[in-house]
Amino acid sequence: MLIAITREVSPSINQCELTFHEREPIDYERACRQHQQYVAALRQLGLQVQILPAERDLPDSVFVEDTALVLDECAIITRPGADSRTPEIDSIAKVLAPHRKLFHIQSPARVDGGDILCVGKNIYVGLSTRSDRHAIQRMQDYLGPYGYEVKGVTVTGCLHLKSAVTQVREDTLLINPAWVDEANFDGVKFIEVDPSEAYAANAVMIGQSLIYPTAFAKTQKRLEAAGISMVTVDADELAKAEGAVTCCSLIFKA
Ligand code: CIR
Repeated sequence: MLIAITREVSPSINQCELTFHEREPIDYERACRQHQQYVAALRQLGLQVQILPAERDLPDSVFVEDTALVLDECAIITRPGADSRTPEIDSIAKVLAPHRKLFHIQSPARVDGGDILCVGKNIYVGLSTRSDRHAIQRMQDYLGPYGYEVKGVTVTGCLHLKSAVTQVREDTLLINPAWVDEANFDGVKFIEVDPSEAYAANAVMIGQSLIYPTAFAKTQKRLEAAGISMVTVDADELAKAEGAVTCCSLIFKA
């Protein structure tokens, strides 16, 4: 059984952090409807979803992915790269504590969960505007004893590593090679996004299926041609906050 932790959209979402996007108005009601569609997709794929209440004063708190890394053996509570997001971690630590032994990333290290891509025992960490080498060292210290290898990956042109690459099958990554070099990843195959769909590399892999945004029809065709099945969701409203589909959940084995 898989559990997904999500959090309702904050009414202050229009005050979100932005790095690579120009600010444009976010329709809160529409963002909530799309978020409900996302939760429904998680349930359709068999997950037990725990929805946390909205945090009125934390604009980016819907993006729970950035607050933690949950593995089978333990979880790491992050230290997000944007100061405005630091208060998001305490409530997530409380929610995860009954499920996993917790480790905490301490100052001066910084890492957002959106920069962490796990492929088997390889953990790739994006060296982005949010995540640094101190965090990679700490993560290696915590996770090395469980057999994980933590590697830094240069990422450019986008917010997080998982804006540029996510796993879509046990042996396959969906990637935008303009933002991250395929040479960083050993022993895997690649499906490249359609060059006209820069943001199309973010998918949530759940078992043999994906949750995937409706916005990227050309890349969707590439995935389907590779025999990958998916549940599609509208996610364009939270995309204005620089969020994608992985950002909105923490998924782990019960
Ligand atoms: C931020 O800049 O932190 C938010 N506006 C977007 C975070 C998206 N999270 C993710 O990709 N994991």
